[in-house]
Amino acid sequence: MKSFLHVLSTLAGCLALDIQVSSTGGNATSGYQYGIMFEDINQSGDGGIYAELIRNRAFQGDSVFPSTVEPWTPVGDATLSLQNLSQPLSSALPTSLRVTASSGTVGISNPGYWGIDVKEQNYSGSFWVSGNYKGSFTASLYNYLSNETLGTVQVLSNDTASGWVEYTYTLVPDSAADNVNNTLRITYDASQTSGSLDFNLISLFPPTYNNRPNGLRVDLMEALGGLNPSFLRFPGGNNLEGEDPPYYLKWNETIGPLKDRPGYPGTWTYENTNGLGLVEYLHWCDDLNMEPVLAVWAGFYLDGPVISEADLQPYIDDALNELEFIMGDTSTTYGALRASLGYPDPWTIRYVEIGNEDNLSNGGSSYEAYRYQAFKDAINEKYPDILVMASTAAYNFTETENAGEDYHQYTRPDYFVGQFNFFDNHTEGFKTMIGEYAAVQPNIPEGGGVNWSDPKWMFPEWIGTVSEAVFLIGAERNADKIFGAAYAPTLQNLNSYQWSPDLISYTADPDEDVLSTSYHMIQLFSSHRITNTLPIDSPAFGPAYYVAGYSNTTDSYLLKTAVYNATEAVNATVTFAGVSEGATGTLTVLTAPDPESYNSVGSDVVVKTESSVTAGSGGVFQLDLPDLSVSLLEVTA
Ligand SMILES: *[C@@H]1O[C@H](CO)[C@@H](O)[C@H](O)[C@H]1NC(C)=O
Ligand SMILES: *[C@@H]1O[C@H](CO)[C@@H](O)[C@H](O)[C@H]1NC(C)=O
Ligand SMILES: *[C@@H]1O[C@H](CO)[C@@H](O)[C@H](O)[C@H]1NC(C)=O
Ligand SMILES: *[C@@H]1O[C@H](CO)[C@@H](O)[C@H](O)[C@H]1NC(C)=O
Ligand SMILES: *[C@@H]1O[C@H](CO)[C@@H](O)[C@H](O)[C@H]1NC(C)=O
Ligand SMILES: *[C@@H]1O[C@H](CO)[C@@H](O)[C@H](O)[C@H]1NC(C)=O
Ligand SMILES: *[C@@H]1O[C@H](CO)[C@@H](O)[C@H](O)[C@H]1NC(C)=O
Ligand SMILES: *[C@@H]1O[C@H](CO)[C@@H](O)[C@H](O)[C@H]1NC(C)=O
Ligand SMILES: *[C@@H]1O[C@H](CO)[C@@H](O)[C@H](O)[C@H]1NC(C)=O
Ligand SMILES: *[C@@H]1O[C@H](CO)[C@@H](O)[C@H](O)[C@H]1NC(C)=O
Ligand SMILES: *[C@@H]1O[C@H](CO)[C@@H](O)[C@H](O)[C@H]1NC(C)=O
Ligand SMILES: CC(=O)N[C@H]1CO[C@H](CO)[C@@H](O)[C@@H]1O
Repeated sequence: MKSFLHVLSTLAGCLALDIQVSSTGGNATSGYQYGIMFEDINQSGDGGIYAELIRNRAFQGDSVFPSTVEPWTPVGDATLSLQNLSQPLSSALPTSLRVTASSGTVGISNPGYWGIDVKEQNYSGSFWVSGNYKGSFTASLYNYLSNETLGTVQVLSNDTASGWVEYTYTLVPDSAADNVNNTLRITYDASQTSGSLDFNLISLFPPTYNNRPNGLRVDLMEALGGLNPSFLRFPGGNNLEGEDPPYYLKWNETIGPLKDRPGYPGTWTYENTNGLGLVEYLHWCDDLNMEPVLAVWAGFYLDGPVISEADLQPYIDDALNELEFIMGDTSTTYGALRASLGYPDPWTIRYVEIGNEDNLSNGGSSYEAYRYQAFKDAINEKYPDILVMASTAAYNFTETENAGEDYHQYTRPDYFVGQFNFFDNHTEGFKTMIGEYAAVQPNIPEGGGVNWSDPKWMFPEWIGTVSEAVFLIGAERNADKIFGAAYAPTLQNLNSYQWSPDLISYTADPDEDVLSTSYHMIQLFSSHRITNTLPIDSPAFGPAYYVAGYSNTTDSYLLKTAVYNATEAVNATVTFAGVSEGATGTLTVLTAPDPESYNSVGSDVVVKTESSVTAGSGGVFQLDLPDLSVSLLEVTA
């Protein structure tokens, strides 16, 4: 084979590469995981994966984001105003919407999260009303470009009731709308009222993934499922932390009936409904067969305030209560609370992260001095098997038993490629999760990492995707130590976002989903998991970077390769010890027209070619790998 290689390398127009994979001597990877990092950023929870169609359904607000009527508008001759009634719907939802009118057909209209997708399917609606009304409410979906009513349903009022009454209905449009410029309207006959009605918690759901009540958006769940993810890190991210006291994401205010969830001023410029709460996250894990990686609040606000060591215990107790809510049997206080909400069966948590990026805003010194260890000790005392992760790779562990770290990297393509061997010397004895990574800015002549004052890419670009592949291959070579990686952020509503690039972008119209170039790369790697790495004889990395291994789920050998900045195509000759002439495999190669190519609404630039390959003399596979390509060779063992 060496002489064959010699012949190859004398050919003009290609770079020769010889990859000889051993059949023994690698490391178990525990099924190196590709996962999802999630927090409500870019309307990715509300207005994103959370399927609620009505924006500002319950007039939630606080001193950071005061309650507003927006985007509600009146229908007919009516005025809208916010009220804090002496008898609110609930203490969590103190503010409601008053519709004032004494005659005519009047009501309220909501345009959704920049549109509402209307199809001939069941929509589950509900709303609460306080005030006297004898008659029927009409709920309808209305297209404001064509002025057509697409579907309508009558909901009989209960004029014998006093106080707040909940109405529910199912609306099935007669026809689909060909655009998302639709509103939900709820109207009534004002002459049958005493001059006003108060509304709150006005909700509308399309069919959800697995038909879960209060569930998740089908197209986005299918897109995420297509990534074959193994873990979900939630609920943040910066969104967990809050900017300043007293606001941080409190798990106990994200459970139970929607009327008992007050909402939260998220750190990404909008009020969160917390409709997507702890149980919804756990159902999300169940539905996509993912391991939950639960982040708990660690006594640190993003603007800098830190809970002192003397005052930390209640927050540690709160994290333990949260774990009891999730894992405790029904004889425990919080396990019983869970059961009372309709979930008698506990879930299992094996990974807990203490906070998020606690090195920010000088949080590092208190994290190092007492915060991380206090949470870890308390959690491991009760749950000895939970891996307790530090939220920053800057943390200096004093003990490594059951300890892990969360490494984040946002950078430029060249920098990522330079990080290929970053994890090779990582021998601290604890596990690392790459909880967030992405190439976010183009290369610059002087090199170096991200500059947060420079613009970021709108969508992942192909050269960035290839560089991420190089970085992931470097991590997977060390998969005995690195247990997984998640691109971040995951989701972006193209009508309102704070951060780009993102893995998946979308609007209210499911036909406009954008699966980025990086999505395709992750999908290829994630759907072919190495369970044991295999040594390669004298590897020579650059411009091709690769990792080889064996999969015990498919009983096959795998070779993942990324080619970054080769002057010409790479012709690789590959052997797997024990695989002989005539063996067959499949080579999948991803390329794109240009380094700057990216996917956007209606356009997918990634070219995927799949070909059968057969081992020639000496069991040699020949692979032609173009510059800026990502590929996977799978050979049946
Ligand atoms: C690489 O090798 C393949 C198979 O031997 C051959 O068909 C192809 O022309 C070579 N590519 C280059 C760029 O030389
Ligand atoms: C497959 O490999 C993984 C990781 O090395 C190991 O945890 C698992 O038990 C193996 N499964 C089988 C069926 O051998
Ligand atoms: C309702 O109460 C909140 C909290 O006290 C206050 O900020 C808000 O202005 C009040 N809204 C109205 C319409 O009175
Ligand atoms: C229709 O809805 C889309 C998406 O929200 C929006 O961009 C567009 O401006 C709307 N068109 C009109 C005429 O309002
Ligand atoms: C829809 O109604 C609006 C407001 O009355 C009007 O300006 C518009 O021309 C109507 N559009 C169509 C297609 O009828
Ligand atoms: C109307 O409300 C009253 C009091 O809340 C309740 O007893 C009655 O069953 C309701 N009637 C209907 C038709 O829902
Ligand atoms: C949730 O827990 C926090 C921390 O223990 C507490 O401050 C808050 O009052 C609780 N919220 C509710 C609605 O009980
Ligand atoms: C860990 O130690 C290094 C070197 O002493 C220090 O720079 C870093 O700030 C420490 N990490 C934290 C989180 O304090
Ligand atoms: C890892 O350690 C080896 C041997 O000490 C050294 O040659 C190499 O440069 C180190 N790599 C990194 C990325 O630090
Ligand atoms: C297996 O792990 C050891 C120790 O981390 C490392 O030196 C070696 O390179 C790994 N082998 C493979 C094939 O990944
Ligand atoms: C790789 O090529 C790109 C142009 O496509 C260039 O910007 C970058 O600096 C090159 N990087 C290296 C390490 O050669
Ligand atoms: C609803 C909301 O908060 N939208 C924000 C999303 O992000 C953009 C860009 O940062 C802001 O301009 C919007 O206000």
